[in-house]
Amino acid sequence: MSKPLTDHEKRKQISVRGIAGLGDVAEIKKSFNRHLHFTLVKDRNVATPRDYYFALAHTVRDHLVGRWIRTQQYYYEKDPKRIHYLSLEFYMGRTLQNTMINLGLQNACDEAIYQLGLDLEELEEIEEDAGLGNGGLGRLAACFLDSMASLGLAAYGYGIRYEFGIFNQKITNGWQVEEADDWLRYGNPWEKARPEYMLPVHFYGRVEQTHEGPKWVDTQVVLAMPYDTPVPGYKNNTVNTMRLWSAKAPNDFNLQEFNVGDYIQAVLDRNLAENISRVLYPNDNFFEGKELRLKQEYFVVAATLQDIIRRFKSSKFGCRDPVRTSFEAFSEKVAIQLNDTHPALAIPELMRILVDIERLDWEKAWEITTKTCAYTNHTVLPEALERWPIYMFEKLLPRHLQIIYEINQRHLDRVAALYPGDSDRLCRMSLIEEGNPKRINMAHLCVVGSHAVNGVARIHSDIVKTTEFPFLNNSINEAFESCAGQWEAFKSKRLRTTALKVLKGIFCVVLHCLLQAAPGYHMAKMIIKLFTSVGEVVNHDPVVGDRLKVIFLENYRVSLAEKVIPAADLSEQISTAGTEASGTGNMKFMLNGALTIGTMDGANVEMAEEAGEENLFIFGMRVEDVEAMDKKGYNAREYYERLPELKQVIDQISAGYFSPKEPELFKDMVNMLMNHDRCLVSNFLFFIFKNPKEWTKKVIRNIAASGKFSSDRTIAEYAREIWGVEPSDVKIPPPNEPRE
Ligand code: D6G
Repeated sequence: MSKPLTDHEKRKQISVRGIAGLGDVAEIKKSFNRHLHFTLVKDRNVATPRDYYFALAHTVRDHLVGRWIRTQQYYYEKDPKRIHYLSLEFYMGRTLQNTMINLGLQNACDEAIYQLGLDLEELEEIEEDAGLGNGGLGRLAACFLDSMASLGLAAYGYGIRYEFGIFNQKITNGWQVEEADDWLRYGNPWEKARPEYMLPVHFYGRVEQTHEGPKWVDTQVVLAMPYDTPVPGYKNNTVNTMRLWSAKAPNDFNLQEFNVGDYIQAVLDRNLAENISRVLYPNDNFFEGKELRLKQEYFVVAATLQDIIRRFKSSKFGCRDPVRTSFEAFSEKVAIQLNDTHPALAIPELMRILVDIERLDWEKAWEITTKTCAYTNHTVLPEALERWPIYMFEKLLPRHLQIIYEINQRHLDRVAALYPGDSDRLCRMSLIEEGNPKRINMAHLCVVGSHAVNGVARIHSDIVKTTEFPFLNNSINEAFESCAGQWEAFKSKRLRTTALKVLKGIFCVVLHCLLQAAPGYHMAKMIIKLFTSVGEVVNHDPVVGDRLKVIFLENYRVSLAEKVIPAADLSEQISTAGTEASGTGNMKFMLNGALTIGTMDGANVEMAEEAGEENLFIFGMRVEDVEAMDKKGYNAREYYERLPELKQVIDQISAGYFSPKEPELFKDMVNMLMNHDRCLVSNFLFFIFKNPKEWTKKVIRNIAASGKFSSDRTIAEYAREIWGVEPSDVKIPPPNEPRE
């Protein structure tokens, strides 16, 4: 019997990446050993697997540096239009493998690490996920950075360097328990702190009317310290920057107000200021109006806009002489894309800078602002829309509140001129919502302050246009533009196909539910508990227990998705039509050979269009059916009485079949399903698929049709239709690596 192949040998056998050059391998080994010695201060006797991961990460990073510096220099020389993607979330996952692939180094590293007696995949597994996102919105931002670099766009990602990303999910007795995600504990080899570019951000204070105009005074200052992470394009020498801000208390924080006796307390209180970048809010599709969150939103916007304007002023168009800075060319040189309303304050902040600091008149400043900003809407669910209470703005951002009032006044004046006497319309279209408390509707602010608005799938763009912001359809917003069909997807080169084999040998994977509940979200947690409880029963059943397993994969995250998605055969995408903006997993499953069972919602619609509806299992109500059902009235009980299978499921859950020790456990959930279900889930279906040949045909058709769902395609469309730039305008020459 021949000796089984090692993982390394298997990878070599199936490798389509070409043979590593011997010189590269020797160079990588040398650099690895050098980093182990000088950077990690370890030898092979005492080094841990984590030390080896870090030595490799630093080795790979070295290959980025020359290209990174060169790219940034090049942007100063050529002065292309710069694209700034503002997002409160960047769900990057791991960096090592992606970097090796994009630099064409993977084979050489694999060989070098093997020759050193180590295993590349084992080292890759040590890397912490950068989990600075909740789900689709954050992953979209990460894919977009990758695609912008791969298409040669002069782009920047701007966000917050949360000390704690999305919590780690543990399942204890079937219940979700959250643990803090201390992802920076061992250090982050990919980032570079830039204390030299620290910038002040102001909060609170009051507005003083002076003869020169309004002045925001008596503010509290927090410093924003940038950490830069390189974003390499795919084999094109481009390395862009993701700049994440971290909050630092100024050295005199709270000291001026106290005498020496309070010095210790003042130093301890620095934590308060630095809490701004402490933790990512784990709310996906839910608005929680906390002051700290509003501070995060302003923090990233204020630091980013100072940075953008500093760079513009040092460009040819901006003129280095501050007196002569001409903002005429600003929107030709600067694009700001708002990833949902979270960075919406960029609009009033840019107005404040242009009007109060740069002394432009209002009309000119407004023209520049609207031409610069564009907005991507991510949801139409009312509970997710950001509506900040006025009283919070009065206290935290008093000058911005005045500016928003002014924007609203001018906006409503235009509406009134177009629709005289239509006061209902004025109420509907106002940026300010009456009520107790009065609130600012951030989506309306974004729409009014942007030259382009888009959704994340065609159906979603249509819904945004026709249902959610119907006022956009009239002439009040001539600039409104919907970019139909905005997509994102992983590209196959970034997926781990090796995992497919491993998992498929063990399970027939049917991914039912990849769920992580926000810590305070009771019903989501109950659903997880129900899921694990069903697993307890099914997995121990004497008849099916050995043939069918119900497994909840805990702590779903980017690195787990990279293994699970290629391993899945069936992907359930069953949102109530009209509620899921796009979905992201749906496209990744399609690309990786899982068939979709889904409703006509989000990206499923275009997936069915591309692959042919007959190659998906489309079922359930369409948007029109949902609307009709809403009008007619939905009664879950009718379905319960009519469908015996449904009745059995509901009865078992409510009688404690899955929770024998606590028969009442799921009573609330059943009550919700039967009486208050907004998602109309009782409208369900059964299906069995028996023909494996047919299945394979469908899989092939799906994979073949999935090309549209690459984020490269999306970004090429954003570039042309929203930002007015051509992809690959900027061609970065090979790096001038310094010779040793
Ligand atoms: C990144 C890469 C580095 C560059 C720095 C500042 O850290 O080479 O000098 O960004 O770039 P700007 O913010 O001045 O564009």
